[in-house]
Amino acid sequence: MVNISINGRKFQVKPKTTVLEAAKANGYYIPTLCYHPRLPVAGNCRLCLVDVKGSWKPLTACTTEVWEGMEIETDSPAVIETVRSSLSMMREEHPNDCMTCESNGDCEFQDLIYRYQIDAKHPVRSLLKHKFKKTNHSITEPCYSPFDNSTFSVARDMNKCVKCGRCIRACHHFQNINILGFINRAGYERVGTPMDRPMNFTKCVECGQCSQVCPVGAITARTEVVDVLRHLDTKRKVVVCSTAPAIRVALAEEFSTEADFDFTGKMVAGLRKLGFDYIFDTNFSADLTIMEEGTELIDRLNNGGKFPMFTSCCPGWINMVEKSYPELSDNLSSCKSPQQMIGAVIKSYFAKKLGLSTEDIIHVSIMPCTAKKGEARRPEFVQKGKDGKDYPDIDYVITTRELLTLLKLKKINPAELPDDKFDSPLGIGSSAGNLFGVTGGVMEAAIRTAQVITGVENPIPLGELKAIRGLDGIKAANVPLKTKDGKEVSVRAAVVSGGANIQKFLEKIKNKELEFDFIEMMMCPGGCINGGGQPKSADPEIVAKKMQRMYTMDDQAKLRLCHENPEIIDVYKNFLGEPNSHLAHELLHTHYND
Ligand code: HC0
Ligand code: SF4
Repeated sequence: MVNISINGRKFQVKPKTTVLEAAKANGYYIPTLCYHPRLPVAGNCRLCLVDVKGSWKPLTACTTEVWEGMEIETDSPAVIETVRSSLSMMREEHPNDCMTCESNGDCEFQDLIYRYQIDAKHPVRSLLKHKFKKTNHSITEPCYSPFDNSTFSVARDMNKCVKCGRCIRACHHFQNINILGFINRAGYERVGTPMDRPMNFTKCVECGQCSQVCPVGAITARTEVVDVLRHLDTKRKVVVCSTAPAIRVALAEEFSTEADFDFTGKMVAGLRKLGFDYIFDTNFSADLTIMEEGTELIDRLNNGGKFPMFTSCCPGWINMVEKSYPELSDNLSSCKSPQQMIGAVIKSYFAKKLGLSTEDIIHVSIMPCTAKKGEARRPEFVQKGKDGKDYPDIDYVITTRELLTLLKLKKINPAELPDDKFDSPLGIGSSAGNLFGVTGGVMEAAIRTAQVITGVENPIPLGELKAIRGLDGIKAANVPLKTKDGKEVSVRAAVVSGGANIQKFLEKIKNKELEFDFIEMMMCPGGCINGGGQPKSADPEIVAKKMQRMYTMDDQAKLRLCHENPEIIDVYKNFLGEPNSHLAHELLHTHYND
């Protein structure tokens, strides 16, 4: 152990600990902006300065490791003055539109400005923000950047950027897509895209990982909160919502419940209080996806089809195929994602039950993912209304962060409400469907059902698919399945999450170093629990905690198999016929662009 002192108090810390880690672990505050616990350290914001006895200059706490006898001061007048001066300069460049900013109340820069009481000397008027003005180097007249809402998923207002570079590191470190980087020099420096093009014209997959780590409101999900609020407030239409698997675990963490507490009932209660007329579970359509995708896999095995077959439920992955690997588009499962399946079923099956037409229903999908917003806007995901016009299966997609904004606006704390239940039908989901929210979950759900349906002699016991559980980026397992002539075959299954891992993996597939039959792909590392629309968190263990909560929910569940879901049995019996039927194909399958 290493002996140090911080502001006069003595501590022992492990060697190689940084000053920042040592200070945080012992309850000291050191300001940071570019530091993020899940990203490589950059040390470029210069806010985490500390005085160290014997050093001729203040040192950055995030990059400096402790040494024996180190005497650290976090609050010397020189340190405070330097931090205040850096913040003042940043504030001079920052638009003054906090009140309508997406990150209002969830902004690390706002917190710092308050904490250090930095008044605006020359507040930058937000009205100027849409103008592209390259004028001079003056700090009070900065260079304005255009607003980029070229995708349906992610919005960029680089006028709010504090140049911490977290988004650049997220896009590189998690995804290896490298859309973002510092461009220009000498006073014009800002974060931009290749050739400074709008995001839609780059290889951006709209995963939103950049928005998840942005400390301010410079990169956000493209918000639909106000539209949803208007429908909830005016109730001119039947307003329904469906909730992705990963939302309930995110809310459980957000409201700090015990590790084994299932927040589903509280989440539904909160949504009911928000004013939704019907609340449905995307876990239902995750179960439906397994019925359709499992049948498709077995059909490809029996009748010959393109292999490897890739899952198609992650829209970030679909964007990546369409933009960077178009030659793989026939390898994708033809299944729509669970989001789009429940969208299609709500606006047909459910609408019919209520005697309504598609345009009478507003369907809000609540997702941990920004790319789901873009998926919902694909022109093929529509149905005809009474007037012969096309209406979208999903009207709005809001992220978990946007849901928290709605709850805050309406002053609802779901943790304080008695549990409520999803509406029925379309409100029952198996815990296998819930596992879709973690990397490996789609595969695990598929294996459970496919093994039972094909009747293999020794199915892998429930809960024993350890090889495809956990946070490793690339995982694999051999799965016994039976073909229709009774032959037992071993299906080589792989599970990959995170864009950087996906690219590495595909390179090996292309070079024939690896061969697989069925592959689950998720763009965000760890799966949807770590989606780009999830709440921002300073907890380095947040993804692992959410994953464990998902597994615990599965352990505690009574309904653990997709095909045993009574509502799934019912929807096939009374509406769809059988998996991959003509109607199922019409409503639940699609094709992707090559
Ligand atoms: Fe996911 Fe989904 S599991 S993509 O990760 O498949 O976003 O949570 O809702 O659609 O079900 C996200 C999460 C979903 C979909 C499901 C899938
Ligand atoms: Fe990179 Fe994803 Fe952000 Fe696009 S949305 S810039 S791919 S991190």
